[in-house]
Amino acid sequence: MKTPTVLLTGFEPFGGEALNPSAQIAQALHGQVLKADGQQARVVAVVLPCVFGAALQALEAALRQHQPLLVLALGQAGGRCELTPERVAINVDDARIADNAGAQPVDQPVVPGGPAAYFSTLPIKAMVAALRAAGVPAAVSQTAGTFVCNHVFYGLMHTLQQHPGVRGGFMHVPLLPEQAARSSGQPSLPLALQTEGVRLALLAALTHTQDLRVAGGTVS
Ligand code: PCA
Repeated sequence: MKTPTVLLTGFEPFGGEALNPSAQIAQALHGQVLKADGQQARVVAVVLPCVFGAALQALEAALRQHQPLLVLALGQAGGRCELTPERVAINVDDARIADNAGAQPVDQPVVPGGPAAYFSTLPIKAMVAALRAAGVPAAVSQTAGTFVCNHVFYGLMHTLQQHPGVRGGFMHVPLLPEQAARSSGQPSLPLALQTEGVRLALLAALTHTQDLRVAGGTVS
């Protein structure tokens, strides 16, 4: 039997950066076979353009080509100090900066007429618990923002409505130390630790079809 596929996406650099940890992590895990609880799955990495619309077209092409059983999209979140599985994608594009094609939509729906939001169908609490147990800083995030990452997350969850049984979600990752070293006061984590965190998150997602019932919220 053919080994099932996990689709792992990252983004090209944006906002004047030369690197994007999400692409580097995805490429580092490309081809790896994840094994847990008698299951196995092969990681296929795809790097998406940081462009509204085009990013979703590239994602949909990858979904058609690879027919994954699980999808995790990654993106860089400057200012965060932990790996953060996202809880919810909202139907809003509201760009504070231009995307890599120069577009800056304001208060546009990702999918006209689509629902206000979709929840991740990955076990975000189990993913956080697995990372923390291995010494990788992690927390649930309650917002993926309103830029290209949220756009891809929403578009992914909208498309997966047509693929019952395929689970998907999004995780933001911190800057790399070499990015943080170009300014002052920005948190970062090394690539090797981030890559191991994403590998553990994928294993947790494969093995937990039900999420843990533990608190992962915030007060405000
Ligand atoms: N982060 C951006 C878009 C691409 C990326 O890596 C975001 O959080 O929307």
